[in-house]
Amino acid sequence: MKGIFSPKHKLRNPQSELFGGEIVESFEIPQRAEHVLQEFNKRNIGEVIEPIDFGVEPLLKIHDSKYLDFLESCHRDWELAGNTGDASALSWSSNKMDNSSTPNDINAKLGYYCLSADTFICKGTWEAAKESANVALTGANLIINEEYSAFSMCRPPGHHAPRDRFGGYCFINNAAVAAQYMIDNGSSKIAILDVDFHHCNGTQSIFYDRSDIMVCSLHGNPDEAFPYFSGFKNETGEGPGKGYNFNYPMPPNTDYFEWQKALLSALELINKFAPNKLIVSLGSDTFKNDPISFFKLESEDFFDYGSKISNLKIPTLFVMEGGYAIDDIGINMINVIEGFET
Ligand code: SP5
Ligand code: ZN
Repeated sequence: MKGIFSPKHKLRNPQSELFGGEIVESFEIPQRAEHVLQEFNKRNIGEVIEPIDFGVEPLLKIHDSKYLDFLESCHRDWELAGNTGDASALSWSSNKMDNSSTPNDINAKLGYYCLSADTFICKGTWEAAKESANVALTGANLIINEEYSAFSMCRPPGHHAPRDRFGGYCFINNAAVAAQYMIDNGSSKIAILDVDFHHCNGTQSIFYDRSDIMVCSLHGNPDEAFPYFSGFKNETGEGPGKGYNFNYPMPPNTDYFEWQKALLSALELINKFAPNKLIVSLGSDTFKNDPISFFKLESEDFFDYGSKISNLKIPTLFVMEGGYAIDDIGINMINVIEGFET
């Protein structure tokens, strides 16, 4: 399997994040992607290529143009306003914002476009986020051109970003952009399977009313895990999308025995849907030692579920999402990839 990787991910290097009422070192750090690349190479999974630049057009199919303008100008405007640290939201509207006009002040914009205060915007965030989407798109392009599988080593991650919000370390929804690109290039049905510990609130909301892109997500119960406000079982899609969105929320300490039952159920739904291609939003934060999550998967479980996914026999693009147990992130991610290949 080919890997897609760009050194530009390093431009996303936030100084800190807000966690437990304290400013701590960010969990979503550059070493994550470096460890994953290292393990991919160490185990000789395949050639690693750099992404092609797809420009802004495929991003605009998923995201609001004013939101993308904001991401591009945010850190510059933040500095021009006299700030020295990373850009962070501090003020939110007290109204439903759907009908209000887009604000101009940088602090207002930050509150308007931010969905969680864990995510600060540093100088290289836009460049890195754009490149991360190119990594996903390049992978999608390989699959369109008859590669059976590929691993887009995206960083920053994307699945928490809806059409016009950033948060949960995400800015551009890489998996959503890749799925839409596949649809625009000859596929009629795509399934997205999200195995990151957190619910893919962004991906779900983007495709919630569509029947051509099915979304299945396994995650920590949103009653007690980020992103809290979505990911419940009764969210099954709306309008033409009714019956094309499936959530598998699970409680603290869920181990592989329970987790794999949810996986097998999701795989059965995907099999029935019979998509042309599958996108796996791959997060390794289900690992027992993940510092911000509460599932109990062991490293060998990642290998096993990779092989279960391969039983679908559908061309598959893996898109990297979260995972913060830094010493094991390479092992766990590449276990899924190797499990898929064997
Ligand atoms: C892509 C991805 O995995 N994003 C996750 C972002 C989560 N950030 C908020 C974490 C808040 C966790 N609170 C944990 C309390 C532990 N005692
Ligand atoms: Zn996650």
